[in-house]
Amino acid sequence: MQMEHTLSGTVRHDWTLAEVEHLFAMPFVDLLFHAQRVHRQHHEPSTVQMSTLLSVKTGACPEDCAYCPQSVRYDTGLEREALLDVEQVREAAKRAKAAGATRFCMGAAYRSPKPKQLAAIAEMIREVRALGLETCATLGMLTPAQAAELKRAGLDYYNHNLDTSPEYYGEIITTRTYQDRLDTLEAVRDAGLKVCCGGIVGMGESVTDRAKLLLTLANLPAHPESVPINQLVQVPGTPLHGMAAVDPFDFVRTIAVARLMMPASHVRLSAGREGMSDELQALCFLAGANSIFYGEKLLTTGNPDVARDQKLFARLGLRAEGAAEPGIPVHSEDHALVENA
Ligand code: SAM
Ligand code: DTB
Ligand code: SF4
Repeated sequence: MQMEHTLSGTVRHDWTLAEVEHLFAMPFVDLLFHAQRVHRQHHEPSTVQMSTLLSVKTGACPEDCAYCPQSVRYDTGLEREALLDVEQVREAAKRAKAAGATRFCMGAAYRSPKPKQLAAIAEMIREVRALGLETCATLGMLTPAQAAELKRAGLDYYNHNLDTSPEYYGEIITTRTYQDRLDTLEAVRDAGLKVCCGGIVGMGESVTDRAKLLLTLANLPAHPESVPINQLVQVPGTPLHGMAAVDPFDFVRTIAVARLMMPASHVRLSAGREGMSDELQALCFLAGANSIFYGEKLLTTGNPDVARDQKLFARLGLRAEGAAEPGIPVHSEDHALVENA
């Protein structure tokens, strides 16, 4: 096999499974060395993009995703919440901006949004954009017309994860197909939106499943601009609660392989950071992760708080993307907003 090709850092869409499995099987330090080298061909090292999440509609989702605390089918004790109003979203976005985030991602526990819901979310997108933040939404399946409506509202990114390999998908979700996911991704891309698409590690999948997920992502007509790699957050009441924990080095390997396969994309160290040590997170950055979720909450579960991330950035000499100085710029004029968050 011509390994130079897999390690060259060229943007390719013709990956083979054998190549990807070979990357996963490399000695850990060799894999990290090449991932870091390729990372530096395409990105400013030590610079991290920061997105803040807000659940704008929580719980009671009709889908059966086995990892998700928001499915109506599992008793996770989560309190359902109706769609937030625009003013609540605007205040949360202002706080996120004051704390140093540059992108604001609105998530809703929908299978797919209804016309009235989409119109209300389009209004939220306009408000958040007016604050000078990049916008992202994750609302479930979309038709081409819905994707176009979001684009017109000023949406920058749409998140829609493939989660795992086509083969393992049926073990995790039965209420929609892999092809449904791919169709939404195509609609999003065709509408001119940027794509955020990744998956979850730690759901009992094999290394081959991880390789096949990354293969599917990297062989899309265009690489997603943003590739979130989530570690399963185990929530009591969900079918995946109690799953064996993933070996942290295997999680880092997944990030490194994503970096090598989609060299120009942002690879996000996503859910699961709260339980990770600073040292493990540092390995993820070394492997090519250059984006995080920032703020003490993901959608319904915890994330490191702002103070912990400020310290982590200082310890590692990391710089928030777009910031003039190393660190995370907290905007002092809005500091009260951060303190009250
Ligand atoms: N309902 C929409 C959908 O499924 O596309 C949007 C929200 S959904 C919560 C967004 C993504 O969050 C899922 O695709 C999944 O990858 C991730 N996610 C949900 N629960 C998770 C968990 N417990 N651990 C890690 N990632 C999770
Ligand atoms: C993504 O890949 N991970 C985020 C975001 N995209 C929408 C969501 C993580 C959710 C973790 C479980 C929760 O907080 O409910
Ligand atoms: Fe619903 Fe999304 Fe959770 Fe699946 S991941 S149950 S679609 S909110």
